[in-house]
Amino acid sequence: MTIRIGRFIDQDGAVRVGMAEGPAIVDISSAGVKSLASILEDEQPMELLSRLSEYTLRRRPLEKVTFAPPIEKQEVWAAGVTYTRSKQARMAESNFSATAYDRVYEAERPELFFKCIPEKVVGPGDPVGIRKDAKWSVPEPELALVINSSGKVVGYTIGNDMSSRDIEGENLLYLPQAKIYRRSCALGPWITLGATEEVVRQWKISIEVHRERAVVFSGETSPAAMKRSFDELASFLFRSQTFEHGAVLLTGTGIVPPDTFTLQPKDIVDIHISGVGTLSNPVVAV
Ligand code: DO4
Ligand code: MG
Repeated sequence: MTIRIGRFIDQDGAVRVGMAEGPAIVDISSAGVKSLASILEDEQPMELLSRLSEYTLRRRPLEKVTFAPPIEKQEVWAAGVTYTRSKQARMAESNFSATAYDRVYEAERPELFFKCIPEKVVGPGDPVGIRKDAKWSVPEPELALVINSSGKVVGYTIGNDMSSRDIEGENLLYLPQAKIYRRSCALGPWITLGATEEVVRQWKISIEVHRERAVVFSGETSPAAMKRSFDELASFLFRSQTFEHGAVLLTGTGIVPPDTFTLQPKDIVDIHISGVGTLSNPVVAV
């Protein structure tokens, strides 16, 4: 059994914690669950959530819900070159740094990079950004691990690691500029709890980019194609490092659009992960 939790903006403007129940979100803040962290840090989060069925709680239909990003104080980090598709595309786009991607794919130590502070994460429905000084911008649909302060993977959400391929391709040392800019990281809508890695590896990750009602790019992969295990990525992130509020770790992209494709303002990016839901964001130039 899995349970999905998230944050939503209530009619009074307050951000509350909710749990998915059929076509509705149940407001679990009114039962004393004031933060996602209180669930993610609990020894038995599934039991804690199951006990809430004893309360009579307010429900809102999902179509009326405005989600906030499912993150509070966690830093967002990202892994790279964890799928062969990502390795091949990056080797092709760069000239003198191509072997770096090949080497890191094979190496024991994964590529991990800082992506976003929580305050800057974009939630469902909010615009993701493409840099005005980039010519080649792509979404990167990624499974995101939700990790508690002890380094345990406790949940999964959807991440979009927006990237400027021409800036990264020009020189690998430009990676932070290609990856970390305004509106470059989206997460949501839900965090799914209670799924094992074995089950998550059977999920599907898919993307559609819509432009003036046409689908201009679509693709599909599965976490089954990811080279590294979830615990391996989480344990490298926590080496010689502490995250007192936990962390969210994007696990790399297995879908890369063709070289002729670049995002444009007003495109809509829909990323679907079968065990989580759909993260949909319009695109703006930043
Ligand atoms: O090596 C650069 C970034 C890789 C990445 O973001 C990915 O593979 O998803
Ligand atoms: Mg990525």
